Amino acid sequence: MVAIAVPTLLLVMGRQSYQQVDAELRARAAFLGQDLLEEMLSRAWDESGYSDPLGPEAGEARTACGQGPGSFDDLDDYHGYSETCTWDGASFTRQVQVCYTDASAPDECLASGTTDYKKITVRLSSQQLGSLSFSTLRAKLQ
Ligand SMILES: [Ca+2]
Ligand SMILES: [Ca+2]
Repeated sequence: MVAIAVPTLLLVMGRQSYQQVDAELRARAAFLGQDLLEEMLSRAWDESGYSDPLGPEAGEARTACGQGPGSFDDLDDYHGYSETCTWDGASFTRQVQVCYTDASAPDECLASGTTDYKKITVRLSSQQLGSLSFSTLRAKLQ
């Protein structure tokens, strides 16, 4: 009876341990995605009104891996930004897309033109978790 109970107990403990690690990685991933989104939302809407194309201006760069915005001073500076960093022993990649969108279809990026709305997407991926995406919309204040 004991011989049967022990393997069952080990199996349950192994599953709980796996689920706990997975939950911790997901919590870390959610924090990293939200953290970068908040940093972006704290920047100015644009450096010159309605930048087109979007991206950093000459000489601007972000300090990678949780060290802050560096010289990125407006929201669309982050367009195309990518970094791979290790936090708490796990490697995560964060990739950013910023695009103009229309209020009537905020999930879709416009192929061309500018509007008062920018859609921000942070894609976070890790070998252990796969990928997660975080998106938000920011409107230009008049
Ligand atoms: Ca800028
Ligand atoms: Ca810019």
